Amino acid sequence: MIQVLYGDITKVAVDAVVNAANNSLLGGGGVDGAIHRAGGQAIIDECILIRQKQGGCETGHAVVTTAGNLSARYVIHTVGPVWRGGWEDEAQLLKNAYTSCLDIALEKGVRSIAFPNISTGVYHFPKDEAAHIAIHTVIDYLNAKNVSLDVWFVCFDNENYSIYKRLLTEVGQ
Ligand code: AR6
Repeated sequence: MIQVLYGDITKVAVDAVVNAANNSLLGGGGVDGAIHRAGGQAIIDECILIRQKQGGCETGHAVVTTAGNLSARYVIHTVGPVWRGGWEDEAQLLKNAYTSCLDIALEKGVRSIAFPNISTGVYHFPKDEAAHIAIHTVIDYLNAKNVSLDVWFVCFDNENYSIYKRLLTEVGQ
């Protein structure tokens, strides 16, 4: 099941919440700031341990931590690409970010996952193209693995929300 929701991802009742982080894993603004604020110290403590082990997180990759005070069991931190005009493999890197999160979700046996609109905030990825990549990556992944996972695309602005509504209707979801 794939659904779109308008609102704050920290309030969504799912097994795993995805964070649009940066390579440092040390937090930031936007959805990253909101997740760390709502989830509390336990999340940043685990991010620091991951940094010590592997030096942060590469673009398109993902790592998993506790969800701290959130109702979710896990936060999956991924790093989307900074938009640089489309000439630096941004589309593939964004696809990789979604796939890396789904890989972790399956490994952890989660039944439901909420994605923010990765890279469409301060990283300036064009919203329409980002939504297209997000939706098709998830649909193709779930079909290929033949797994049932509830996926929520959580939008925090009207533009993304209407883009997701339209694209999901177009693909019959
Ligand atoms: N719930 C759901 N979506 C949200 C929330 C929220 N509480 N807050 C913001 N968004 P951004 P990026 C939406 O900038 O572009 C951070 O500083 C927002 O409207 O959070 O991947 C990191 O540390 C937008 O649609 O992430 C990185 O340095 C979407 O989340 C950098 O920003 C993503 O916007 C990552 O940039």
